[in-house]
Amino acid sequence: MAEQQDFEAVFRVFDQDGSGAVEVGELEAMVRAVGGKRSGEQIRELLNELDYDLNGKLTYSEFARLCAELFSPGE
Ligand SMILES: [Ca+2]
Repeated sequence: MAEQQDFEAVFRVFDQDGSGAVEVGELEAMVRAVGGKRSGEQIRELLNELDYDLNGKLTYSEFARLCAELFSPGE
């Protein structure tokens, strides 16, 4: 199980301008960086799915929630 610190380090990489939240453009850059091919529209849909408080950005708590799901043992 990854430690919270590891998630934070990853989040900081995504949060390129250091604003404390990953915005749609940063999420798009991130998807492109790992070789994902998604249109701007698909990126916005992905963000909407992860954006629990609907502020249009992925905050650290939302990102941590995503990580916790990814690293959970599954069903
Ligand atoms: Ca949000």
